[in-house]
Amino acid sequence: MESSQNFEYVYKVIMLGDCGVGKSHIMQRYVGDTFDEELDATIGAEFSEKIITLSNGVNVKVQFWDTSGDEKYSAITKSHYRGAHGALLVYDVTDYHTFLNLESWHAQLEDTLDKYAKIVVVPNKVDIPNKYPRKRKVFIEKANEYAKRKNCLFYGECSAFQNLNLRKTIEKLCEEIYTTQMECIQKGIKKPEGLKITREEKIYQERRKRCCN
Ligand SMILES: Nc1nc2c(ncn2[C@@H]2O[C@H](COP(=O)(O)OP(=O)(O)OP(=O)(O)O)[C@@H](O)[C@H]2O)c(=O)[nH]1
Ligand SMILES: [Mg+2]
Repeated sequence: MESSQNFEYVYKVIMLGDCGVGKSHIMQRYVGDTFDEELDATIGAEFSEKIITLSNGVNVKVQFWDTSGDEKYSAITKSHYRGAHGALLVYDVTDYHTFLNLESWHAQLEDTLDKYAKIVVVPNKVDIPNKYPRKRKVFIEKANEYAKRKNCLFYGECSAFQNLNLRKTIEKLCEEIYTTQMECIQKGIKKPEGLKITREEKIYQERRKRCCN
């Protein structure tokens, strides 16, 4: 759900995957509800943000970092992974290599991301096999297996072109981030950098200090 209200939390979400899988179109569709055929390949990384309301009524600002899939920008793109609370690992259902390459994108994340960060697998361009079944090169079971094996989230196949399942995927990711952050706060575990400290959390920390001293 969109909101023009204030927000309580800021979540940094990075988008990664091979060139041409549709990362920029996913971001553009989700943030601006458009699909620009003329959009150029990303150079380095691009930023966009949106305030959303989670199903529990909490407003969060999601800051997307859309990175280039091109190896030549890897130094720049990797520098944007730091401090991310979530990641969209995107592949193209009509190109098996983009699925195989998830492993190497994932390995880069494992090197950098906080262990509490949440990763969601996003199979994109499902509109193509929906229209031409022979163009499908990766079946949904593969994504499911991958997500289970790598402990990732997965909420089904998506299409930036037809705006299918993106909202659910991104908003469920944010809800998972929220739940994990709350658990960390309650257990007194230091959370990833860059997360705004809320009034509730300050009160909680004060109470903890008082009862523990
Ligand atoms: N049919 C279809 N085409 C899509 C979809 N999403 C993106 N595309 C097309 O895929 C191509 C690449 O999309 P981008 O969003 O630029 O891909 P990217 O992952 O950002 O690529 P890099 O910036 O080079 O890493 C473009 O021609 C888009 O029109 C989709 O959901 N369905
Ligand atoms: Mg791009």
